[in-house]
Amino acid sequence: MQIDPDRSYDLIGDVHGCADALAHLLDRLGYHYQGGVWRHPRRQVIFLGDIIDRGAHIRGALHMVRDMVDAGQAYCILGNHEWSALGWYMPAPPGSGKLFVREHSPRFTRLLQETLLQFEHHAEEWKAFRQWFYELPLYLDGERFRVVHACWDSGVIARLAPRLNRGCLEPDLLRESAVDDSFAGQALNRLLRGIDMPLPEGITQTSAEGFVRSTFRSRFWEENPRVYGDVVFQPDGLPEAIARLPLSERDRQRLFLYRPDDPLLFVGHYWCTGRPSPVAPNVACLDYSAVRGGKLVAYRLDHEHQLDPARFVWVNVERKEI
Ligand SMILES: [Mn+2]
Repeated sequence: MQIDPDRSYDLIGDVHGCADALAHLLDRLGYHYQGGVWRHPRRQVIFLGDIIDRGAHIRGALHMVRDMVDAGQAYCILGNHEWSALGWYMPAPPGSGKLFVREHSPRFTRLLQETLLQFEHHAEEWKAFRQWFYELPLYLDGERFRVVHACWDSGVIARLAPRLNRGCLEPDLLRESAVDDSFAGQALNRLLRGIDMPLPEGITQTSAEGFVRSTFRSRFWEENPRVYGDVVFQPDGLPEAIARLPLSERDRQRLFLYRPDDPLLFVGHYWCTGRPSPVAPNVACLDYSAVRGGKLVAYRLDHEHQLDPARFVWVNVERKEI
């Protein structure tokens, strides 16, 4: 989906139900609440997906974002959590070994439970929001800048685009993505979750939420990575002994997808911590763990060709929203 490259935009990372923080951030960015919608006389917001799950005000956050989109004040792309919510209700194809695209396992139940709880007495409203998720593009191309939830992979996007409805997910593609190694499964995983590198044989890590992982989230813009530690991109890093292990030539090739002369790229997804700043001169992650007591972060984009650390704007998230 193409957007006007001549306009100025405020890009906002994963909201995850932190509606109060979102109002606070919009206010700080010079937006005003008028006629029931947050508006700016000249600028538009681009939300990077993951509006739902985890936080205390998921319904409120969804209403704010959808109202802005409907009023022409914002765009919103699909995050892995919105994919997951759609997959929860979508029967998996026969032979996939699953009942639903997103299995109702304890792990995935836990991820969606706040959303389901907050919509418990609002079934029709939740259904309408799920329908709206099918209208959210998987990526936006603004020529001088690009937007995707986790990873911009031009090869995958070129092959995926003909299967999308004006950049958006269709039920058939969602159903196909139940099978992890199908084209749909691989392509959606790449865009919405990025590159998960396998840990060396037999090694596992336990995440902050207690999930055992045999892969780690990795950078895809490192020009010359040598060891695992050069490509890890997750808050808990890697154990020292693994971080020092060399990458194979094949891994190095696989991981260098985004080049320094590619357009500016904005992603969410990665639970960054610390002071918001670019991760590369042309790549910014705007997810700073809002719902874990971190920050809700925006980047004020005008017509610059290199990211400017002074253009990150953020608010701290209050405990009561988590
Ligand atoms: Mn997220």
